[in-house]
Amino acid sequence: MKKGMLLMSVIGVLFFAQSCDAKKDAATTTTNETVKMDTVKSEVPVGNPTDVKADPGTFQIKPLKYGYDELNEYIDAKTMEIHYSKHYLGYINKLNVALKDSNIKSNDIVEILKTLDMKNGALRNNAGGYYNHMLYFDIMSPTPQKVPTGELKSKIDATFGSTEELMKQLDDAGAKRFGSGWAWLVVKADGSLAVTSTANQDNPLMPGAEVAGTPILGIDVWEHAYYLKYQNKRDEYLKAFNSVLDWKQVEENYRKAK
Ligand code: MN3
Repeated sequence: MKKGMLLMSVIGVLFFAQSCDAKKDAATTTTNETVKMDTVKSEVPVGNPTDVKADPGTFQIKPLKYGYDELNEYIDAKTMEIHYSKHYLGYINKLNVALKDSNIKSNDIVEILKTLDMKNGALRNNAGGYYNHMLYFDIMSPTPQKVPTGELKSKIDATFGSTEELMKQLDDAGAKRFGSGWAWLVVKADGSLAVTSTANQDNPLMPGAEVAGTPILGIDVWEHAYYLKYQNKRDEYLKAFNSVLDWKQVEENYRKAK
């Protein structure tokens, strides 16, 4: 009984301390920012991405480089939280189970995807889901490099004419994907760039892909990626995604893939 009382008091003090901190933070921001933050934050109490841990297994979750609420202007915090801590995490845990069930020992996700038995539904969905989401969360940033530079920019210009034209083709691929899936920018085996799209959690590394290649940019067009904020307006989400797309990371992916 006494222990219980003590625990309650400790929790009470912690809560009090936390709410003081929150007030202090709000008070130090300018009036405009306070209004904006209050509107958003009071509606969406979100957790901490660092608390998200996969079950023990071959693959683990890749740490998020930003908070759930840091892309708020474009992708709301609740969507980010559910997407990262429920969907992405779910794919990882189910992938680890599927690997065990399929007696696959490899810890190389690219090799697993390239040699996938497409009839193995559990492995196909969850290996794809793991890889695709790892890429997706990694190429977004609250402080993105807004345009490609250097070698990737030259390659994009030579292939598509301009970055604007590439984004138009990517958004088009995403908008036209019927049901759930992904839009991709890939590096093909011959080093050339291509835009493609896949259904569900498939990706261009898998056997039989319409356009085969290594993805360096992937846009999730499942409704769970945007429905809370954009509902049926996938095209508006695609536009918003372009505002948080970090070309610095895409350039790094390109260096590794080419
Ligand atoms: Mn998703």
